[in-house]
Amino acid sequence: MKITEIHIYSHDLPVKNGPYTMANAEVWSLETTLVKLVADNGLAGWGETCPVGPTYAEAHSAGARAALAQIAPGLIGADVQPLPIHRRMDGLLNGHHYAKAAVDIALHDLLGKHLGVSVSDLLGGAVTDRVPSYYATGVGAPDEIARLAAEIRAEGYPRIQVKVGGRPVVVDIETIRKVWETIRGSGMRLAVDGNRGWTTRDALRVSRECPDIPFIMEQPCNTIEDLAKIRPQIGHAIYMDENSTSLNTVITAAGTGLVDGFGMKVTRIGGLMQMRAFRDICEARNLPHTCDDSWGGDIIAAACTHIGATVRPDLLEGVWLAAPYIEGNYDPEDGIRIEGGHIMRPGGVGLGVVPDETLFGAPVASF
Ligand code: 0XW
Ligand code: MG
Repeated sequence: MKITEIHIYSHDLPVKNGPYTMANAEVWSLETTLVKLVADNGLAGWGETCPVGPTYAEAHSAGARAALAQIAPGLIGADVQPLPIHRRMDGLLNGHHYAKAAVDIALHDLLGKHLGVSVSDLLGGAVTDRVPSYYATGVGAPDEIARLAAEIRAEGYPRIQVKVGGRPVVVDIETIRKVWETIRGSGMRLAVDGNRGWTTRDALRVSRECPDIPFIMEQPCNTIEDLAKIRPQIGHAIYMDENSTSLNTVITAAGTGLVDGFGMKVTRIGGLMQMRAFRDICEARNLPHTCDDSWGGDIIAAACTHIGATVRPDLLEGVWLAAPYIEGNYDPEDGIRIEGGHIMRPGGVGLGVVPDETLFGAPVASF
């Protein structure tokens, strides 16, 4: 099976009840990029990548499309096999994992359809059909976030991630404390995500002032050096998110014991092929992690759910989807939904979602 056509689409995803606020970003609408690969047997596979604004990561929505346009002509005629195609993509463009990931996801969708298996089968096999999710708040007033935490707990989410940073650290500490008072005893797990926004001074203060609250601290500061600096002085578990930009950084972080786990994004690390290796590295070191992406619709949601379904359950911190912040689905029948804080693994072959492509309009580029 060979690639005969590649189509690239751009599509706006307005934030429901926006903006969505993080330490370094406030976003009202996200521009997602979709990739459709068509094979010589007539089958099609879909991929997606959607940076959550221009300041969250070194990723940019127009940059994704430019990178894909650079790569696409060199993929026409290639066999639909993720490993050789990743090598081919690396020969056509250095870096830009988040763009290449859209091709990777489409390849897995296409290959699954061709072989008559699901993407989770291709990734080693699902261990559950009901995948736990977690809810991520924005940065908000302490009482408002505590109220939201109660709502989310009642919905059945096993975990909440509270966003902090970009404001006086005392307000962050008050937020963490109020959320904990609300969820304590419920079994719901708590993550506090600084999205690179704290100084090491702030992170140390939060940990010292909240020794009784068992949260994990996700990407509190900007750099790997910052994490290394606070690591020996801090009582809370530290997870790496934005700094884990490749398998290379993951191997070092896991191998040196720099962190206790990861918030991981499928597109940041390069796609499902890299995500599978990441999952196995984490399992070898007993490191918990999420399977997320920064934003996106049904295609990215299905990709995250399939890999999440293959993770050893005690190591899966949850699959985060942008679904609560997005109106509607690409797939009107089998769109991915979160119910009771969990996601049903899509049935059928490939990703198990079929987008209504009329939603995306004409491709912005075709090869
Ligand atoms: C909560 N997320 C998975 C969604 C936003 O893109 C940020 C991200 C994170 O954990 O940093
Ligand atoms: Mg994070």
